[in-house]
Amino acid sequence: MKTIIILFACVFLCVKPVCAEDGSRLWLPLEKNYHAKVSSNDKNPTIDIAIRELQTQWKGKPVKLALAHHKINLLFGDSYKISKQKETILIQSSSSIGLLYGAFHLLRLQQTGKAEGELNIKESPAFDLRILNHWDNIDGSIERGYAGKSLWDWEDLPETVSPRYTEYARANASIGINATVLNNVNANPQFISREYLLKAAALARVFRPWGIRVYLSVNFSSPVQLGDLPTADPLDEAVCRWWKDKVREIYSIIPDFGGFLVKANSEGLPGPHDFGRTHADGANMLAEALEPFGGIVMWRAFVYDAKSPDRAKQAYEEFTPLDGKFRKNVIIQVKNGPIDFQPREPFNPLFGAMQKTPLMLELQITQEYLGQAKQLAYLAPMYEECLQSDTYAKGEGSTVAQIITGKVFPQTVTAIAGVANTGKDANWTGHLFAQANWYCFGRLAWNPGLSPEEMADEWLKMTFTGNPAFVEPVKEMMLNSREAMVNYMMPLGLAHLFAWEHHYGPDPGFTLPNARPDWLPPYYHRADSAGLGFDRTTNGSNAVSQYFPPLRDSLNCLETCPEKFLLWFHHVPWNYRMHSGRTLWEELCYKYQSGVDAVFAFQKLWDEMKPYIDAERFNAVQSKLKIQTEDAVEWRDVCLGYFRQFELSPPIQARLP
Ligand code: GCV
Repeated sequence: MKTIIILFACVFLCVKPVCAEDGSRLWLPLEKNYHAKVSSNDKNPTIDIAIRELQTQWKGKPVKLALAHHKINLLFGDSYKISKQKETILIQSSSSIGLLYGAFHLLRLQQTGKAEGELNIKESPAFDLRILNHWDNIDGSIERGYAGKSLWDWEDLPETVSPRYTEYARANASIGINATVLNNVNANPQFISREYLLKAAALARVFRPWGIRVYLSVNFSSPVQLGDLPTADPLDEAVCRWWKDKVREIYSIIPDFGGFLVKANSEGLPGPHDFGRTHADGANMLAEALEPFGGIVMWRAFVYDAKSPDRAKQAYEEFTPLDGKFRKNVIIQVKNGPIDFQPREPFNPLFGAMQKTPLMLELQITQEYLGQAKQLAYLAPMYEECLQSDTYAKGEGSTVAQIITGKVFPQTVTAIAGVANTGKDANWTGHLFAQANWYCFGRLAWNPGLSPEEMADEWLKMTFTGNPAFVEPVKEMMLNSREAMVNYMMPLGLAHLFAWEHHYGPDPGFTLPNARPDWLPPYYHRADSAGLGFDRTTNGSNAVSQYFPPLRDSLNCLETCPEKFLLWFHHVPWNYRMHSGRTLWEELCYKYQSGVDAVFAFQKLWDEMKPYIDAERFNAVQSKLKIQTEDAVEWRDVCLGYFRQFELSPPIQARLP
């Protein structure tokens, strides 16, 4: 009997690796109390946090935190050094937050099995500002949010401060995120009323020791809507005074307030154009008010209107004439692609084109156009694709990453923003694997040179287990997931084939009487009996000319345009021979089918992962992968079914797995 019990216990221990988890822990270490020896030559709330994190979770030699009061070996700001002395590990920084980042680095090494051996680490962030943008509204809803209601309980603030705010700050600090815009860019003016500033101040108080500063999105017509002025004209003296007073009030309530994010003259929002002024007039007026307090303006370049014959060209046309006309504390926030966070877009041609104005990159972490919280898409390969794109702005090697880190043209401030995917769901992001997108955004904001593979490896080990039987195949699945999605949704440079408004399922033929054409899929794919794709060559809309040579020339030519962007830049005959030897139509069928095949393979692979992780998280992912396979099949069938009407030859029979 005793033998049977022991045997049973062994089998149980082997197949039941960890206790059940709901995903709320994220990638952070499990709460443990190791009583590690940690000392510091200074004390303050941030250092106290660093000490506590290490004391409770670090399993190795004693750690010494050393705050350098004079800059040792050019260690500035958030930078830190980790080295192994005889009997201690030394973390040095010239700032308290640098020490906290160093502590999280050490813990990450432990969680990923890399804490042994030599430690000779020196780290500095690539961007000054590593910022999340929350599209959260006053009523608790989140625009394009798929993980429950907003984290911010506006009604209960400032009196009631949820413990989740600290957990949020801790998660962000662990990956180096140092700023947050609390509210939607479609901004309610109430957010800068005194009542709401006091609520924001309560959040800022929680975030401060974790090194996170608060920013707010502002509505350009606030002086009218909140201040009862007759105009919001940025050149009107009373308007300028109103903003200066408002900014003074903000800093009296939130002394380390970061600044404003502004969406103006975009999708119906007010802006300087309403008064015959430019984006520069609008941004500079706000920047002047913020300047004495060290605040900045992040002015968005996401602009388009129904009259434009090619939406992809408009931001460039509106902003490049203003290059050099912005005040020093303005930075232009540019989405990765020229349209709107599609599964694949070429990089936005504004990068490299504005050489006298700081630019920052806006990435979307929330999966508005990428299966929302139902589908698995690891976005690091997409972020990397944009960051490593060569703009050729100053010859070869002028990548987007080089531009926005100020290495090609000088920038007074450098920044990168991610539209957050967090909400009140227990696992924070709706889909467990969407946590990896939050994680990799933070890691890339620290170091844009990190590879998707490295980050997936870290995240899997920290989130689930270090067992290679799990990590290796699941990492492979993550790395292939975004390409699979592009294939089953909109391959070969297609874009915006979504059903009206919700941006989830396919409806490539959708039209609506009197609707704006640039909100309808046929505007983007231009399918007809001659072929498929948007002609943006020099014979078409000429969007190619917004890129520098030699890229411009290679995009312009059908033979040299990378096939992943073919239908973005060309209207291609159905019988055109692709590099594979297949016709365009055959290639389209092939791509849609390979996307579907890949997702079926993900589902099969995940089923085999059951022994390695807890049932709760295994089941959660398994049920979402089931939805994803059904959706992928739908995408393939709807899109090919629609496009086949334009194609004369019979389509290849789609193979059902
Ligand atoms: C916050 C897209 C989204 C909108 C979003 C907008 C933007 O159009 O669908 O929900 O608005 O981008 O980035 O401003």
